[in-house]
Amino acid sequence: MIYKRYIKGFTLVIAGLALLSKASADYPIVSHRYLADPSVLVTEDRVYVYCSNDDLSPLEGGYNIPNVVCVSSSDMKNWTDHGVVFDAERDTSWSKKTWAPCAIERDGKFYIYFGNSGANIGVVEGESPVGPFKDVLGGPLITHGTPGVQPAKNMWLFDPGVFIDNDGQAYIYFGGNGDDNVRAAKLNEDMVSLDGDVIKMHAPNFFEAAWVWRIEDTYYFSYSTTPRAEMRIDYMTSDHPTEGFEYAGIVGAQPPLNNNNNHAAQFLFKGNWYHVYHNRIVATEAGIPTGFRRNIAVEEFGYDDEGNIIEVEYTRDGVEQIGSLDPYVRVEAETFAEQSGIETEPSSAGGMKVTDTQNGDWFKVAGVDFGEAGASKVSVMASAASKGSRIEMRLDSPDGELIADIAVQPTGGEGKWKASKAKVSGAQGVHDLYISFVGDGDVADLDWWQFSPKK
Ligand code: FUB
Repeated sequence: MIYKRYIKGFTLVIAGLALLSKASADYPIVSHRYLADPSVLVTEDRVYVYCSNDDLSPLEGGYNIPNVVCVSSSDMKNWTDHGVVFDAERDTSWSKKTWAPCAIERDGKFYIYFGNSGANIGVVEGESPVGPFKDVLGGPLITHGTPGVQPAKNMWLFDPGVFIDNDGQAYIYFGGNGDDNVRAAKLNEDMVSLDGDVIKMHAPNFFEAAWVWRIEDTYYFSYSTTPRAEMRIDYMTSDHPTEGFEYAGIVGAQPPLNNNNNHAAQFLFKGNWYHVYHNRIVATEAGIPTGFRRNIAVEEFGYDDEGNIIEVEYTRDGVEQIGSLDPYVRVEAETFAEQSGIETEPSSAGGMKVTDTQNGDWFKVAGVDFGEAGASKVSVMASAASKGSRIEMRLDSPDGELIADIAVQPTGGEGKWKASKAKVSGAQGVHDLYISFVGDGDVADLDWWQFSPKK
């Protein structure tokens, strides 16, 4: 893929930086692809983050975002790459762009809302958080002609944020480029049609990225401010979902190493509040133009006793892992916290796989709990063209204690899978697991791995 060599460049620089400072994982949380404009869907035990896919954008000149990439986590440290879950060019007849998508669940169905650049807003419906998603309307949900949108001077008709209130009423918020260009609308229960006219709202220094949530009787509306207002994420509060909002303060400053926009979402997951956003650290470290190649990152934040947001502090590794990862169930290879040199792509076995692995490339799975008795064996489902490919598993650093050395069975090439096994020694307790590729050329593709416990 086009972005490969830039990511490789990035990981080399990061490897160097890691000598000077603590290794980073939360900033960015996904370093093997360029993703932006995050929004979230929280289920009981996972958070799904839906992103504009910047992988295909040119390095200069503008965004080309034809599809939505989703990543998810159950522990906020290890992220599973679900790849492209909705592609406007492939899955609709009328739209070519999917800027700043957001997703929501209702009655067992899942909906993605997206900006067709700044021209109009669409919605698609799916059976799972990762699709497939169908274009049930065959056209946009909201256009400049939708009653209530106008007058809207120079409005960017994009950046939907969808919220379902405690009484079951769903709302969509959207708009950009002007204090009076904030809009809201009620959604019908079908989630793909509007109930009544669009409602006008106002936000000081409003630029884009509307996002709404509720705590007790307070509605919070966060948004990105204009360049003149330093592209902060500010917020307003109200006791009503569409009226009476007043400016309440700053959620987070423009993050370090960002550029000409800021976009964030706030959410509660397993008892903690998080601020997921994008910056440009991957492109910055790779030494490429940063405008159109963004990456996602996350921080925790909190509220004071009056419910005011305590401004987000940006860190390189500030998020705690929630629990640990169980190595005794099958773990998809595309679940990791950090990486050096690898890529992901759709697997012929379903889901995604780790691919494009050269000698020395690795990925890290954070906080793996091998238990007191420890592990005795490990199996991997891999694909390698020829003999001599190995996968090494080490503890706590890329050159840490070797616990398994797996000779990958030659399978004859890409897309052909075989299980390979190896004995394990020294894997007890909780450790970061480093999985490295050793061999010539493209070493091996990896679909999943699983340890067996000592009996
Ligand atoms: O990704 C394209 C646009 O950039 C989004 O719609 C805006 O929020 C800004 O982040």
